[in-house]
Amino acid sequence: MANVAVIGAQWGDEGKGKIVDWLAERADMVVRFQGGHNAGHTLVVGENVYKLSLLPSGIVRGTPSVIGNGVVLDPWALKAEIEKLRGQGVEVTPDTLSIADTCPLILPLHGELDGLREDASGAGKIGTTRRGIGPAYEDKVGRRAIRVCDLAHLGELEPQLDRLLAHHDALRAGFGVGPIDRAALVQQLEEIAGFVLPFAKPVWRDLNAARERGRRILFEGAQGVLLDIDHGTYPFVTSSNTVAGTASAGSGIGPAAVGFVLGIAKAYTTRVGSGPFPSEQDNDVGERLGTRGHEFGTVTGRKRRCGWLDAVLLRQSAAVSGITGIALTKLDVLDGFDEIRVCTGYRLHGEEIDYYPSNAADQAAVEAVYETMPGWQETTAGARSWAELPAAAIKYIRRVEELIRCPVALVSTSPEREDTILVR
Ligand code: 2SA
Ligand code: MG
Repeated sequence: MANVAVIGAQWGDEGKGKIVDWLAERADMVVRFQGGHNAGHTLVVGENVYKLSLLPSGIVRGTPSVIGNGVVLDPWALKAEIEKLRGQGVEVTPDTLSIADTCPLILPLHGELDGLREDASGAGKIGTTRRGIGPAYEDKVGRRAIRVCDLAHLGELEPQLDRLLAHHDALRAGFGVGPIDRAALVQQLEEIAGFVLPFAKPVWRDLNAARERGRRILFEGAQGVLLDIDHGTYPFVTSSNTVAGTASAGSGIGPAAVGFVLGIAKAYTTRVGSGPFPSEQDNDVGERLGTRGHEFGTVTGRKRRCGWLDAVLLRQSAAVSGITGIALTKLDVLDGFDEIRVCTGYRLHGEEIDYYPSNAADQAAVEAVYETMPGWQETTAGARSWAELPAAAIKYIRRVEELIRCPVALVSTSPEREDTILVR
């Protein structure tokens, strides 16, 4: 069996946690390769609900888990998440978790800057998770980051700290905030270093060795393709590449190691934070989708915006990310609608287009064109086989496949891992 990369095909929250959990059973290793503790992956295991932000989902069932170099790591959030899991009876040790020693660190100053910028942006707010993700990636690309491996050499970090603090002190002054307390920062790093370092190593070696031994690696994406820094709804995006190609660059293994790309998509669409959303239903339909689908942010508790499935965006996500098959989740949320609509194109300044334009003003201006399909009154919740689905639901899935030019490989009908239909 090929290695699988699981990525979100919409704006995140597609139900990746459950699908990764389902696949993790068949994998020897689970790897996170981008994002940070802005992710919110929910796993339901029997009576227990686990909410993960930074740790790979494999950790809950003891599958060796890796945080790759493409992730920005907040060491204090790591500690808190590990302690919370311990409280739920899941042990996390250097045998089950390894962290790339090249991960850039998210420092308290990053979260602070994220918040200052959001508060100062008024209507132009991105609606970030305020976890410092963007500022930390900026420092990585700006070659100012403190990385995990640096925690073992804090005494030799003066030149790097000079560059980092000169940059941030200037930014902070612009917001009327005082400079960073350097001694306090170094002390915080000294205190957390002992917790993080036992997990740190050049994980690319383990990954490549595992590959040579024919072990199956599962790459776990966070957020979704429409939040990709290049391909998403810029500037209303996250600060990393969320496409499947990042599985390779973000973990230190060649692109050929990423075999099957499973794109996760909800049977409808949601978005949290600001930015364009052509098929948004700011009405009873949206309310109903949100209530039935429990659409609230895992990390921040924010209410998610809801709308019909946008097949144009999904087709584009599948293309730019090389999605091999789709896992369609939360189909049961559509149960009971008389009619279901799917966005099949856009109208922009009076012209019909079949792709999402790049410019932010055009993205905001497009009007969705819909196709209406009959709904179904039966419940699909908990269905485990194709035969249990009503004919109208099957028709809906088949039509979606046609529109997005990509096969649906899995259908998920509840948060429970076993409530999953393998198609074909
Ligand atoms: P950031 O914090 O810089 O990454 O925010 C930039 C944009 O990316 C969006 N974003 C997300 N969208 C959906 N789910 C995410 N994870 C959590 C969840 C979010 C939560 O699973 O529920 O709890 O609110 C996630 N992370 C980032 C964000 O909304 C901005 O639009
Ligand atoms: Mg989520």
